[in-house]
Amino acid sequence: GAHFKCLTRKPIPDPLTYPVNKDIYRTTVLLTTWERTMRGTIHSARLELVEGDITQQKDDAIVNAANTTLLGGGGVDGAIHRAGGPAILEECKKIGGCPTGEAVITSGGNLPAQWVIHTVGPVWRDGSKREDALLRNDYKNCLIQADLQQLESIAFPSISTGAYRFPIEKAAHIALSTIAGHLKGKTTVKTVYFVLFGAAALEAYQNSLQDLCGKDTEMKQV
Ligand code: AR6
Repeated sequence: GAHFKCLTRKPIPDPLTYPVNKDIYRTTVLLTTWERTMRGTIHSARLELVEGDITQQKDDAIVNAANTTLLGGGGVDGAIHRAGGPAILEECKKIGGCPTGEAVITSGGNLPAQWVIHTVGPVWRDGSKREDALLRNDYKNCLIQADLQQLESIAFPSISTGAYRFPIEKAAHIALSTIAGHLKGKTTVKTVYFVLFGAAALEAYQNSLQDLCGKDTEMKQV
């Protein structure tokens, strides 16, 4: 099987530790000092894992981990509505809600992304309440929404692994295998990003992707 490569960019030195000239020290705080990513291909599509804030993604669509009311909340849902402005909430109110495992689409409001696909992840109980199947449906239904709009790029957060407490290793495997399966079929989607919030989440998805690549000969490193 093919393997994904982890690309690590060297951290930029702390700006306060080196002089611009002998008297003046730079005091600008550089926020992005570290960038890690892992990428690969499945047939002609690309799959990329990055660490960051999904509201900054300039893709055709970003995915929101919403709740059944679609009326907003904390976590990534709160961040998307804050950054996207009230137009998204207005559209959500008109749609009127979304069952767990399904997905709906609205405009992206003020976001750099054109569309927001809202999906509702399962709350993790003990694994016996169809949590796995429901999470698989989330990813599948988001990609179906993207295909219906003929979108080429989509960015996912790690659905259900925050407030809904789905174990992240298990969630990562379900997410990546479901997406890989979809990209092998007929789809308009050419690039899928996973935007992971924090190093621990990125690492869980990287491990899962490496695992999957070892077993799936149709996935290749780029
Ligand atoms: N960009 C990318 N990922 C993020 C961001 C961000 N800006 N902010 C948080 N995450 P959660 P859930 C990560 O709780 O578990 C809401 O209140 C976060 O670290 O947002 O599906 C809804 O309204 C975690 O890894 O979603 C629902 O009521 C992941 O996104 C409920 O929470 C998902 O965490 C949904 O819970």
